[in-house]
Amino acid sequence: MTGEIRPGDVGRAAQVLLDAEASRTSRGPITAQWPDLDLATAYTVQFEALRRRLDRGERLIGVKLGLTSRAKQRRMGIDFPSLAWLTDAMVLPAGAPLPRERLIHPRAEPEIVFVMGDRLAGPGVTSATALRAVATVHGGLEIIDSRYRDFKFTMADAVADNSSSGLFSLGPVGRTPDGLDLAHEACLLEVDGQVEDAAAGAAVQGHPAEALALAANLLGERGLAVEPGWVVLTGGMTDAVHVTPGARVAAHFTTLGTVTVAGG
Ligand code: OOG
Ligand code: MG
Repeated sequence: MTGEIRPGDVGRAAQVLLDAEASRTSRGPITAQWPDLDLATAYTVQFEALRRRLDRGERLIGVKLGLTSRAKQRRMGIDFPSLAWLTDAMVLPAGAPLPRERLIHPRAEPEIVFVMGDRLAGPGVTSATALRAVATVHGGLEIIDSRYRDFKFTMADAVADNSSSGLFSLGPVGRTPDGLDLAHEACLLEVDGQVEDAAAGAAVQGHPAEALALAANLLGERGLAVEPGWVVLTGGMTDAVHVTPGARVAAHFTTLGTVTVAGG
């Protein structure tokens, strides 16, 4: 039967989530069928799904941190971040309307985004070394989309589901990190011209470069690294807002410009 998962079947769990994404059908959490799915195993499901994405021709272009801000951790009831993968299929060109036919129940969140100049390999990466490896900093909007009904999941479910990856859009302004004060970089999140939320870069692990260092150190544990040219989404600064059809979501950053997504 479609959607059935036996505990321990990593390949099946990965495929069921990819199928839900492709068919735009939300489903119950994996942990309903595999209650003792732990985080380490959830990451193997996530990695297997990435392998299948690459097999079908997608290209790995970076990573995204999840749950790096209090606003997001509070909603999930957890206190540590997660890591997931970005492929070229997840790029939404700036200003393009949301392809709703590819999404189940999209939500938008503003993020500070790094495009890497140098390779960054953990362990032992600090925020200072991390920032030196950055080529440009952008304001971004991530469009998250969970494969789980009503975004109801445990941390392990979310990790298996590539941290609710959907699409992301980068603002046109790319600045070198020198002279930027990213802890104080503010963002106003607007929906149809109304301010919904606001936050500063410090909301993300105290400084977005801490999130980048964390990514390098987590990848280092697996013998991987943040690679030159990669995009690193450092995590939602605020909680995510629903993107309803016809809505217009804008993230206005102090020095990183404005990113807009039209609800499609
Ligand atoms: C997980 C997605 C987390 C972020 O920036 O925190 C994420 C979720 O809340 O659905 O992308
Ligand atoms: Mg995010």
